[in-house]
Amino acid sequence: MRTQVAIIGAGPAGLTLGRLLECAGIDAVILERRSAGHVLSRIRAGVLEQGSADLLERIGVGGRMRREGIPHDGVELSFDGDMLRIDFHGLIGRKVMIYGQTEVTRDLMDARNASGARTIYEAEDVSLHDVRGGAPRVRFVKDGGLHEITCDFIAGCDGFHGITRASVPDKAIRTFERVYPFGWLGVLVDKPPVADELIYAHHERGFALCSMRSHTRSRYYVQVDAGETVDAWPDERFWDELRRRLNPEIAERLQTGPSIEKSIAPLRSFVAEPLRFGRLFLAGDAAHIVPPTGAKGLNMALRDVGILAEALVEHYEAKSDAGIDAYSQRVLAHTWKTERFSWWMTSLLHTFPETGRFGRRIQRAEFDYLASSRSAQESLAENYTGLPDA
Ligand code: RFL
Ligand code: PHB
Repeated sequence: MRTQVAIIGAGPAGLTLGRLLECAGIDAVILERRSAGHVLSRIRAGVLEQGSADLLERIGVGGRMRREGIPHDGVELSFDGDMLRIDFHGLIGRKVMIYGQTEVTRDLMDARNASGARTIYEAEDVSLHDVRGGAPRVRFVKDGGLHEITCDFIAGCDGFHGITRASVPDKAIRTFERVYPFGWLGVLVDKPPVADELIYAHHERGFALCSMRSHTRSRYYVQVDAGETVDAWPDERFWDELRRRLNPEIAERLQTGPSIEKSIAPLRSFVAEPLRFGRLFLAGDAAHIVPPTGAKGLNMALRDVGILAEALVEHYEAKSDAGIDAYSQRVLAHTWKTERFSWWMTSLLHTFPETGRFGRRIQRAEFDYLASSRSAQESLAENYTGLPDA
């Protein structure tokens, strides 16, 4: 089999890159380890930056998002029950869009099915060969048979635990990592959201987040210690803990019900440098991870592949490798700013075992400063709604 770009991974990064290339007339094959159903069953992000929503529109997959997504003008922060609204629209004239990653993925999959572009699901044992040479190859096993794709470029869009970053020799890559001593326990429930906007809450018992997927489906999270298991959290325990961390009037309004999904995500900050190795590029979670507090992971993935697609189009159409040569540096410049914001939101809103009473007073001072400073609020708004490209 031959293609121009072999894309490893059919998450948001891989599917969006596939669509961008298809729109530019560049042939690509996507290899995904899991089934399409499995990819769609993962409940993850819920917030799209304006730039992400615009990108999805531009590649012709924005129709359902426009109809079913919910634009939000701001978010609420809560500190020990004291509420502070950050009015993105009033402060800087920007918004975000509430539209689940599952829906983004479904729309991209539908578009790909309709156009007949090739995606090979349940591709096992994917391996990369001759990445530094002129004609890289990708091997994989499907239905027990060994297959090979020859290509011009490989896009590593296979997430944090994928094989593309792992295929790079240790001496060619540097990684930067911070693992947090807690995770997020998330619950999905078919009940209307407790408030019109997202609520990010700090409480001495830990962080909590009230989010949503629609006007009838809500997504809630509470901070739990690393190593906790879902089995230890029957629904009633989850709802009790969530209520305790919210402002009492909001807790009163919370509509609870049986969870339709419940999972724990560990929190981590991670960056790999560089992001290009010969003819292999890393994008999305394969390249970097942020804790979900700033709602950035999916948006970073879309931004990365936007930059990569531009570079590949330039290679094929203008016969220039300037974009390819600049890919790593361009993505990393943005990545580190987004890492900083996600780390800062995480530091403000979670409880850290090591910082004690002093640390909590500093967090309170940070919240009070935000409440009193328009420039601090503008900074949050600018970062949350998405920084412009570096
Ligand atoms: P993905 O989504 O992990 O997709 C990678 C795909 O690669 C496949 N794969 C392989 N395929 C072939 N061969 C192999 N060897 C392979 N190994 C892996 C996998 O099966 C998978 O299908 O990475 P991608 O595309 O880079 O997308 C990144 C986003 O999924 C991620 O950043 C976000 O979900 C992060 N995130 C959030 N981001 C936001 O922008 N806003 C949010 O509100 C937000 N909330 C969240 C989040 C992530 C969370 N979790 C569970 C980590 C909330 C949570 C709880
Ligand atoms: C979500 O709805 O899953 C969500 C929203 C905002 C975040 C993280 C997750 O910061």
